Amino acid sequence: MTAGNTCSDGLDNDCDGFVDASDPGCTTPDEICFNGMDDDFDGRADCADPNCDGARGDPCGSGLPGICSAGTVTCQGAAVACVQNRNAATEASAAGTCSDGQDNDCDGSMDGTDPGCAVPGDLDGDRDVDEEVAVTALSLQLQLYPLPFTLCPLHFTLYP
Ligand SMILES: [Ca+2]
Ligand SMILES: [Ca+2]
Ligand SMILES: [Ca+2]
Ligand SMILES: [Ca+2]
Repeated sequence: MTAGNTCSDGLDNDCDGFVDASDPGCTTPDEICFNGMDDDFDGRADCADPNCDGARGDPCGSGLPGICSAGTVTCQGAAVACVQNRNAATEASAAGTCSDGQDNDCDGSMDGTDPGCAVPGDLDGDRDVDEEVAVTALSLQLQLYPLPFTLCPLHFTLYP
């Protein structure tokens, strides 16, 4: 009962007890997005059909690095776009994202090579500050108290 004007003529054309809009045969099928067909016969197929606005289809690549790379084909208005599944986040030691094996901020570098994961005081670029801090502390101590144990015996030797 979808053909022609039999769904708006006020008659039970197929004699099933239902007239026009009440007849199951007259209900308009829904547009199925991403199947290449104009399913609801409104002259617009898939993303070109406003009924598909915001509809999501197959996985796709956004072209962005890191966690932003995975996307989903999405109808945006009448256009088809690959919308990334995850937005860029923070990649820094404070955020705990410097050892998760992911480029969290989508800048093309991850974890140890990401500028956001740089450790203040890391002198050799190994993102590990422990040994450098220890060496610095020892150097500072030697500058403040230079060789106290060798000077005293020398003093007693000169003035016995
Ligand atoms: Ca369709
Ligand atoms: Ca349509
Ligand atoms: Ca990371
Ligand atoms: Ca990064």
